Amino acid sequence: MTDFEFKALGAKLSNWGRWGDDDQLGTVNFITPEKRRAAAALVKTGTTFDLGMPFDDKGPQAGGSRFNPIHKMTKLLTDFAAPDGMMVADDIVIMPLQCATQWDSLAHVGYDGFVYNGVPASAVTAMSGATRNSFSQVAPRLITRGVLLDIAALKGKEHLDFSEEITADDLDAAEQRQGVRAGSGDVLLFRTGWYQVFLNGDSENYLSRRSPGLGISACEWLHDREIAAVAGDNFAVEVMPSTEPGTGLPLHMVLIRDLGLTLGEMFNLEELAAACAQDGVWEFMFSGIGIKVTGSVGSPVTPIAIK
Ligand code: UVW
Repeated sequence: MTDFEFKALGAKLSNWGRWGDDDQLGTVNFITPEKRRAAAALVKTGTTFDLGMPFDDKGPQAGGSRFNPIHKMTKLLTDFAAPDGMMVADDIVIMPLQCATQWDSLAHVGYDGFVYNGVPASAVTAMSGATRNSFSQVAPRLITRGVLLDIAALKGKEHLDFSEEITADDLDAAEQRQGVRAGSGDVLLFRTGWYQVFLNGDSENYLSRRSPGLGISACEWLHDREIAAVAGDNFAVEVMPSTEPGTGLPLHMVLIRDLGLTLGEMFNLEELAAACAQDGVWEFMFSGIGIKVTGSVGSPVTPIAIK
């Protein structure tokens, strides 16, 4: 790849118009009712795995425009002295939608004036947010088969190193090692082990610009497999710094803008990976329904895998 060659890759892999000029779902279109029926059939024991970060003041953010959630009570049980003994508690949360485990919508990132499906940047407005490609479009649809690829285990490491790149060949090798294959309409989860850095209390390095993650060769792989959404345990899906000269987040630009692929970040894959390694089953039912905030460009989520 040379300077901005990611744009040629984006043009080659583009899904613009594939599901119509008005489409706002992108690759989530690959999740069909048949796909969800097959995903439900993967549930054998009913065991659930929480893939989400707690939404609280111990999150990874250090402040600025992305800060940790602020949760306050607006009514306390002890405020009440009703004749029938009833008590009520209410609460409020203030949080950036991108502060913890989250989805990036198809309005989150673009380049050269457009986001997914030729929508102009002006469609995201200060008053209304994303008038096109809002996360609220895909929010209720993210239930499908999930496949976990454990790249840290493939490399024989607790976690990948700073700035370690995951290539398309690594994804193939992980599939071969685990005896699983990701296909059309799946949510692909990839584990770098980097989440352990957060669990060990080192948020600075967890969010550092030297994170391991997917490299540019993963774009074509995800496109060819018709993956509906991809999510990692790192904070930006892709390797940082970028291996592509002159650009910071080329996978965000190609995957979100050109493929119309929803990205998931900061997923906790630790328990799920351990359970999959134990039973040898790396596929499961996945539910990642986010919050249907009108006009949102992303969403907090508590994703669940069900075995
Ligand atoms: C950007 O905000 C560009 O990145 P992320 O999706 O990691 O939040």
